[in-house]
Amino acid sequence: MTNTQHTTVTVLGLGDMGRALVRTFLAGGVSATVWNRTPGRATELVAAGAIEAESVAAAVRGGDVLITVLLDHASVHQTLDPIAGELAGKQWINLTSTAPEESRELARWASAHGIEFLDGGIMAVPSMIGTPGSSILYSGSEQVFHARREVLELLGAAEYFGGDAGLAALWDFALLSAMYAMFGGFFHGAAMLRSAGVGAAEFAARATPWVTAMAQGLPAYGATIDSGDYTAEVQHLAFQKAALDAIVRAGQDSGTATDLLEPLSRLVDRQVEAGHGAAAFARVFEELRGVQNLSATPVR
Ligand code: FVH
Repeated sequence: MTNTQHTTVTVLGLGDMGRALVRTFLAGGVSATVWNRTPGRATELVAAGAIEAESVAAAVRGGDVLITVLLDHASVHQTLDPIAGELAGKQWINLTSTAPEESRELARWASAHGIEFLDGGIMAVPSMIGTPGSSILYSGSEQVFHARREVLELLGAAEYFGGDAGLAALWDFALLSAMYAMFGGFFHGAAMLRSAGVGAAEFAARATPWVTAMAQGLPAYGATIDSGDYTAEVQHLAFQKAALDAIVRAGQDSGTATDLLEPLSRLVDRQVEAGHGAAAFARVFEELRGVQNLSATPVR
């Protein structure tokens, strides 16, 4: 018998992601006890071998490892607070998306109740779970990560970021920031083109290779930011200001809302006004980190 076949997990939350996790556990030989606030979402899972519990407390008693995959931070507390006294000694892995400070709060709450806590950020959509494209970032209890790694690897590549329970969520949300900005830019461009009768699908066919090619520049931007040397030979901030001003005007002329692009334009403006017009575009990073106390957070 493998380690995974010895493990029994409790999964609280059977939304799209929770059900995908349970299906993958069952396929990998892991026993699963499941619970969902609204009944009726476990039918397919029970048919595949899961045990449905009638209460959170009963579900928690049914597994060695507790996994929460609920809507948000508040729903985690609403679900676990009433049975906190029964969780002492448990290993708990939270796969609910929570902001870094919320993950740290969960870690403190867990510690106060004698629970070992590992937080996870799922970098996949439900259909990707258990496939090579799926990856989950973890931080918090190293002991839980190593003890449960084989089971967690069933879901996707498992990577541990350290003992700070907020770090996985910080990475998760940083990656999501890049993703949302990309999708937002696509929606903006599609709206501009619609003014000329061009469909979004036609735009997507050109935007995909363009964005893919531009993304190849990210390592160079990263190196520039980390070096702190913003000397630019081409495409300096004054050039980018002219480009962004023109794009904003093009949006206005085409009747497109410019709410997405104007904030970026303002960041560039402030850097130029501060005398950095000849510096590299990546210097926008300095405008964004303005409110941080970075003397305390050097690049590792
Ligand atoms: N789906 C995705 O693509 C993303 C990928 C990245 C990670 N996220 C996060 O995973 C969490 C769960 O996502 P989900 O896709 O399963 O979400 P839903 O299908 O909306 O299911 C939500 C479940 O949460 C239960 N729930 C909501 N509020 C409460 C509450 N107050 N008390 C107890 N349970 C609650 C809900 O139950 P019900 O509505 O069926 O009764 C569902 O089981 C999430 O953090 C994503 O950000 C997924």
